[in-house]
Amino acid sequence: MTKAFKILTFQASTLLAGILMMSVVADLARAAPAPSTAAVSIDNFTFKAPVVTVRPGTTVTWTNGDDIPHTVVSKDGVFKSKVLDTGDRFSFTFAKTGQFSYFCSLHPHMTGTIIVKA
Ligand SMILES: [Cu+2]
Repeated sequence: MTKAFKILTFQASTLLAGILMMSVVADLARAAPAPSTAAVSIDNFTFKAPVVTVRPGTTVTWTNGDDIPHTVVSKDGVFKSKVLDTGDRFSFTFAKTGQFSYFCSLHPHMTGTIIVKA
């Protein structure tokens, strides 16, 4: 094997490895879209924002920022949190489209809606 041929072979294999790596990276990017998330804070007896619109598959996380316990309860029984103390979180992933109204079972005047549309 000549020196020039060895160099050429090395360059070709490096190039091939590079192409393979790029296609693997492209596959990974296609296979794993970033998971969608949305956040609702509970502050001063209010869900903020009271109406949130998301795409199907989005995980919504509520965080209680009040010094008082709250809950997050779906009016249609789709989801129900335990009692959330200060700083506690509750998450629910909305797989299906629709309009999901919810309230705090401890303070029923606290209401919110998650709208899921494609
Ligand atoms: Cu409450």
